[in-house]
Amino acid sequence: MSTTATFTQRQVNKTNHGSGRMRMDGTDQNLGDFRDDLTRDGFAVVKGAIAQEKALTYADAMYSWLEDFQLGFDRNDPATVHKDKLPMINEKGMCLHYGLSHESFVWNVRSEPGVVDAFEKIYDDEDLIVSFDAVNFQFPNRTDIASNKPWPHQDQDPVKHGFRCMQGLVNLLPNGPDDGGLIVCRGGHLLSELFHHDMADEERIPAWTPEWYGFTERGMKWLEDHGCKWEKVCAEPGDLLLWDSRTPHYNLSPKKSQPRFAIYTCFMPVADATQDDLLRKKEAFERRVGTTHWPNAKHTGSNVAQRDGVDDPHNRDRPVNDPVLSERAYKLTGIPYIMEQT
Ligand SMILES: O=C(O)CCC(=O)C(=O)O
Ligand SMILES: [Fe+2]
Repeated sequence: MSTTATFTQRQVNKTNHGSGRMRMDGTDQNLGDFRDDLTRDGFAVVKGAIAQEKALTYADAMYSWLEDFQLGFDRNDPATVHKDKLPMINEKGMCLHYGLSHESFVWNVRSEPGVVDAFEKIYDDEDLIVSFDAVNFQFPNRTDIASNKPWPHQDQDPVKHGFRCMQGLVNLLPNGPDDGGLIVCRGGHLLSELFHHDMADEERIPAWTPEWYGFTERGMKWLEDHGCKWEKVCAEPGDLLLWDSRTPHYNLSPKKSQPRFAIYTCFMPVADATQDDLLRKKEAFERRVGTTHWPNAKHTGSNVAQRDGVDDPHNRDRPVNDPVLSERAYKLTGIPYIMEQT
């Protein structure tokens, strides 16, 4: 079957849940599930998107992936949490290289039925694409790397208003109030347009992409003056955290002994991506590199981590366990939606 035929067939076969794509502007109908929280607060927790026991096996795979570099990290010895004994992980907990975005366990998490189903409901669409995103490992009490100072931001270009992308992460370890992780500004998605109108003259915090906006001190004061409160989102292993990319947010490092592990899973309808986006995304998949949170692969990354100013000798350009994608997962790469070029 040609790719054109596949594309056409998938468009026709679309099964909707009937509720329509969420508008996230306060006018969504009440549906009696996590979508009510999302539309009101700009974030939500889908409890048990993955069964807790299974989620812990993913956390175990993450620990093994770190240990298997054989640099000295041992999950049972907190003294081995040191940058010399680990692959490169930044102060925000992000690990971006080494083909990690395409490790088999990462693909398994992003194509878990409970995860995909939540996004199908949000967009009322089964024709979705997923980001090839980073993985987060945050350990408590790190003094070997820079401290994780607050970095309140939105992951959306402030000149592009409205709901454009639902971000997500699967939480894989117990995550209480002191265990680090996502902190959000409740209801901030609804104020975004007004914020950028009022703050249009504010100098921008430098960003590497227009799809990122950092809140300055004055911006934070504006949010406070408009009644926004910051709230740490707590979760159990297997819970899916969702937030509108306009919702102000950042992450905190754990304060006690419990590490925080998460895998980012952001989805959008393939209809929102251009054919060029899909071709770029296909190339990212083939090169096993990441795409940031944006599923349309606006930016693609590399697998070349730097260690002490030079290429990390432990770099690799393919995952240790290359993914074997189910038909559902393969659709999420966007590749089957690429039309034949004549
Ligand atoms: O780790 C988190 O909870 C949030 C990460 C985040 O906001 C980002 O990478 O843009
Ligand atoms: Fe973010």
